[in-house]
Amino acid sequence: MPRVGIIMGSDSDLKVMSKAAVMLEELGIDYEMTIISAHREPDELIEWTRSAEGRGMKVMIAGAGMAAALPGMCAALFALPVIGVPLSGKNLDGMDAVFSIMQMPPGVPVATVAIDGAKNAAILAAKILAASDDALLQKLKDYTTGQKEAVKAKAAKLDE
Ligand code: RP5
Repeated sequence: MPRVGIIMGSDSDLKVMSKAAVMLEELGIDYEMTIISAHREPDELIEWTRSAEGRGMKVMIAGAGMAAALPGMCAALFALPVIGVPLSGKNLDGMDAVFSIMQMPPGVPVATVAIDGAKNAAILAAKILAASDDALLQKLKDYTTGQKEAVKAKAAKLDE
């Protein structure tokens, strides 16, 4: 059963959002990925999001650009955490999506990551799951250690 859902508003979002999928795969987390536009396919969005909990989903990663209604609508319809990824690539370099996704009304939170921050969205989703999954928690700790070692190795090269 997919524990994480990755949803995006357009196939033009796929290049960035696939980075979330790659990260989840690295951590061994099952996911479901789909493209549904909040503005162009509102009925499909409601159906997919309302049925997500029944399919085993615990966290949703929702990416959209421009007037990015998708993450907020997911948060309105899904009882568990939603992580929003504002996407760039259009006229306002993603600032339009940042404001759309971040400025949620009280009572309907979306955890917003950086512009095009799909990889971090996956790590954050993993951290949420790791609160009740010790094996995943250990994987995340190993990932953090690996990052630290990679930085140290680069610093060491400066001394060579
Ligand atoms: C948003 O509008 C999508 O998330 C996408 O980032 C943007 C443009 O969509 P396309 O015109 O490329 O399909 O809903």
